[in-house]
Amino acid sequence: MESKKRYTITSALPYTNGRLHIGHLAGAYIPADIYARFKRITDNDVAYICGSDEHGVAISIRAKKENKTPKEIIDKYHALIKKSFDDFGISFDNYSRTSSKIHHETASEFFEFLNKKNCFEIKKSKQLYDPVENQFLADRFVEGECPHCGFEHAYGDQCENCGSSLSPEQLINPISKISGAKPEEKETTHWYLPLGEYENFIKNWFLKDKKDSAKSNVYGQVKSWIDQGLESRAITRDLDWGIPVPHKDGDGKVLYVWFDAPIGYISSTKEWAKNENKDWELYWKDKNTKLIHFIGKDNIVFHCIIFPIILKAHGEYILPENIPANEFLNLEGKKFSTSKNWAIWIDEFLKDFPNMQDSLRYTLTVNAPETKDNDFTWKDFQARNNNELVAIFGNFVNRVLVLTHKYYDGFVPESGDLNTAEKQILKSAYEVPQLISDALDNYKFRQAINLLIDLSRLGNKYLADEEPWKLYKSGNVEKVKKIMFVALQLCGLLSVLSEPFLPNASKKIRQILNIKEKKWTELTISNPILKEKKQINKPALIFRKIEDEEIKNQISKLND
Ligand code: B3M
Ligand code: ZN
Repeated sequence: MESKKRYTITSALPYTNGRLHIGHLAGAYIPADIYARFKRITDNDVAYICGSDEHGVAISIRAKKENKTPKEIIDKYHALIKKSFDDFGISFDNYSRTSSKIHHETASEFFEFLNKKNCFEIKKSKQLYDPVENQFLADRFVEGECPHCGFEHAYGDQCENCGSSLSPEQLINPISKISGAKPEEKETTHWYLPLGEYENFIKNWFLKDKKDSAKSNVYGQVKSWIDQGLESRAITRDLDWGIPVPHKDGDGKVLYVWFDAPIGYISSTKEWAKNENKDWELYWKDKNTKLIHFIGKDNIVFHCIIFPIILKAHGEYILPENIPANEFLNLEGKKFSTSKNWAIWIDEFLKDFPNMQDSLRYTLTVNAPETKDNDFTWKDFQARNNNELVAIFGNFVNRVLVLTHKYYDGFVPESGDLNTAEKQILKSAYEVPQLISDALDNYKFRQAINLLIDLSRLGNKYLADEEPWKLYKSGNVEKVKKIMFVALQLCGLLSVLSEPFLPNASKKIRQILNIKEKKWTELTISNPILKEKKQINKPALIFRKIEDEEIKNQISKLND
């Protein structure tokens, strides 16, 4: 394993316009959490950063719907989202909010810095305006017929029927979603980021230099954006909710949410560093730091093209090392939908399955939408839990613990010299940390978690082949000590190697085995993880079976 490095790891900032569901977890949070825990446990300096994205039209629309102010909406959903993350055990080092003072200052300074550097174009254009409400209509506030497929409720930025991306002027018979009035065109001035000027930079930095390291799904999307040509993008909006444009001509205008939100990673890091007495700049400006953004596939263009261009334009910042975006998770064959209530909400999951975070983490990882969309089904959740976590992983650990108590009163036996076969089992087991590390370093989470389960499979097979219970009965006690010693080392390894994936199980097993959290860098075959004569505690349940009834209830709840 390599020597200590510094990592800034981010998960997409969720919009505070709704609760969190398991589709969110699968995309940008569980993989990032596994990665952050893995980097910590392999002895690196990690800042795992996130926060709530509290600007943008999505918030204003939700506020209108609930008859509340945007501030009331963000306060409500920020609290709910933060609690879900806490309860689920996502190990952020800091979870901030973009409505915070430190973020408003950071984003404003960023804008002013780039503006002084002449990085922006200032352009006049005609935009849709609601004559009744006397306000400009941002993308999502306009609805009309899609010019491509004829769908009547296409939004100003996208048609949800045919998926084409649109601009509000393209809509046929547009109406304002606020007043229902027919919008007029009115001239307005905005600041634009001239993405075209950075085409060569993006081609070199991403298409050329990231060719081998970028995930294929990410690379393909970025390439197709670049092939279409990069056009200037407005980074300000005529809206009353957001960060006011810090400029004398900025009256009534705010920064575009996709300009300020990624800067939220930086302000959240600043907030954390201040509390921890650290230097935030090391995490964003030191070229030895690796910056990794975990996101869902709908955020690829912003993280692979626009934000890197903003950072590059600024000049003092490092660029992301990787952007391992996931595809989407579906639920029982259909898209997650907040409005149609087709979702499994985290808070409800935890109410119905208390202390079963690891079972969900397992299913969402082994089945992660790593390179293509994937489906979550309740039946699969039950099967993964019962047939893999309980029957393979839990079963192995439990058998070893029970036998250790039965034969040795809970003490690790003295093995004496091991034979070649026994040494070989240990050797294979001690290769697993490196194998898992390699998989995780390549963002292959499914492969990594399978390596972990395979280690418990190896343990089960070892016990089944050796049958220590028969040897014990027939009086071959010296041999049994060797087998149990080897099996206990496998348990010890499992307890430490499962930490990034199944943190609760890892902790429980370590408590039973009486071992402290260990860095993977300390795991060597010459220094057994469980020493001879060490006392271990009584076994306790690590995973529980899920009954058919529970799954039936969930399925009917979904269809309610
Ligand atoms: N809030 C979009 C989303 O939740 C957005 C991500 C921001 S990451 C800087 O999909
Ligand atoms: Zn369409």
